[in-house]
Amino acid sequence: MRFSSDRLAVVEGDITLMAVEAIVNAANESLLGGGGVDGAIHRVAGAQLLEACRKIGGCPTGEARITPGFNLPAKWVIHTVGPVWRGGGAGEAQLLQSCYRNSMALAAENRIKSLAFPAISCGVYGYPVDQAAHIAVQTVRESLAAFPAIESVKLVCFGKIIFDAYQTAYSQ
Ligand code: AR6
Repeated sequence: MRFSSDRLAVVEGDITLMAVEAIVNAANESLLGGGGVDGAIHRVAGAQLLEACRKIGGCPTGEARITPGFNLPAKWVIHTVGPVWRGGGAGEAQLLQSCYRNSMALAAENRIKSLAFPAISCGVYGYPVDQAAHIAVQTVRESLAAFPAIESVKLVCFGKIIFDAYQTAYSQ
């Protein structure tokens, strides 16, 4: 299933299979890999991705860095670090917005026209899915207005719970 406007689509699926110019990785500050979507991306991209990430030397929460996609269908990976959920009073919402905004800005700087995001912070980092989905949809909409050269963004949901939350956020 899929919900979409001209430039923004919510899709259910595996981000490592997406044939877009860049996929976004929900990484950690070390950029040295992990579980979840990060693990899946590194497995498909191959060992060169870890090497490229090692050279970058880390990324603070809320920021984004770019590497090639190596063996992935996507040419680029934009690595961003979402906030760990600590109850909502530790600037989590602003940091999650920064992840989406900085990833979109980095895509625009690199003339990337199509990209796909996973549900950043919605796994191991424990962000409440409904709130995160709302931030994802709103911030990507704002960034699409700010970066008219970006033609399409997919919000990729892994499983029905995430997809349902995004569907609700999308129709608000
Ligand atoms: N395609 C799309 N989404 C996926 C995939 C996939 N192949 N696999 C998992 N997801 P998480 P976080 C979804 O835990 O919460 C890592 O160890 C998953 O269902 O990957 O930001 C990093 O190294 C969930 O909805 O990322 C960090 O240490 C979403 O991706 C930490 O986890 C994000 O879940 C980051 O935690």
